[in-house]
Amino acid sequence: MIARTIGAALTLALTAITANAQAPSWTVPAESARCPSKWGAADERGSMNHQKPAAVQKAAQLIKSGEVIELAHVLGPSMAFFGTRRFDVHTKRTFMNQFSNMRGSNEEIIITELGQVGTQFDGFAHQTHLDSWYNCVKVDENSARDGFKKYGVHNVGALFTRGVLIDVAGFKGVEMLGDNYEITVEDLEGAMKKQNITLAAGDAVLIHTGWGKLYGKDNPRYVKSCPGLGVKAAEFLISKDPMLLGADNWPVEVAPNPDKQLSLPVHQLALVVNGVHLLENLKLDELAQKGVSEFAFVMQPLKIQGGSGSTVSPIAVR
Ligand code: UVW
Repeated sequence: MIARTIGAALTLALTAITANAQAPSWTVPAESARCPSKWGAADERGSMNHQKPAAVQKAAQLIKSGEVIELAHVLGPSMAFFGTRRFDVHTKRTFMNQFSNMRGSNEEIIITELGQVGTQFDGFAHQTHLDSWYNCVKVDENSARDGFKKYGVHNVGALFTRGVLIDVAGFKGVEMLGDNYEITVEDLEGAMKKQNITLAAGDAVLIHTGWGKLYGKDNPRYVKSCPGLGVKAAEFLISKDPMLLGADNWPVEVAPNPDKQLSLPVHQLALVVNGVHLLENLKLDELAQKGVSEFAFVMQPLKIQGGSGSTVSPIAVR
């Protein structure tokens, strides 16, 4: 009898351990919990609702010397790609216009995933949970051959807001965080304390991991994994109500996620659940080197009608 009771208790304990081992550390909230979004059921702009004249005026006050720092990598042969993406340039070389002044004309044709290569901005059409986008719009209702009907990147418009660099690599005293280092809330708080900065609603929040040093130099390593935000750290930043979250790595978040059951959960947390944009493959070395924590962040995504995102060239002005 005693043996049978112990046996049953052991079975129960083992079942509980197995169940816990199998539970993912994060799940996408149910539609009833995440929709309508805090911006309203019909909203398509999400965090871009912060882009108001007041955001521009506040950012403009951060411009003191007029120095411009470019935050984009060059689109060219040294690019690092996620998966099978590509960027093929074919020059259409000198066509001679047969007039007295013999004007030669050049152009190029580029074969690429224009919304998702290089330094890139993710719109809400980029990711779903099952068949459901931000604000629970359904894939079948929103898909068309000529671009997504809602959340097209052409509607995002210009970003001109306060930019903040959180230098986590600097805080940790390293040039570059480890290959799949998960940035924690404590890292973010520690770095911000060290830099004497706080976050405000509508900020473009950029995370320096140092990983960008590999871009164009060791692309296989750059895309194999990367240090970046964990779910808790992303939730912390999203609770501050940013306009976007960006980083000098390819997915902003840590990859692969330490929880082997999850695939890029911060993509869903930001784009699908909270309507917060992401900005990837940033070039942040100059900002970090110069110790710039606050600046005017300026960027205009391409007007790709119905596009999921845009390759971009953001700048920091101070
Ligand atoms: C995916 O497309 C999943 O990744 P990224 O947004 O990093 O390009």
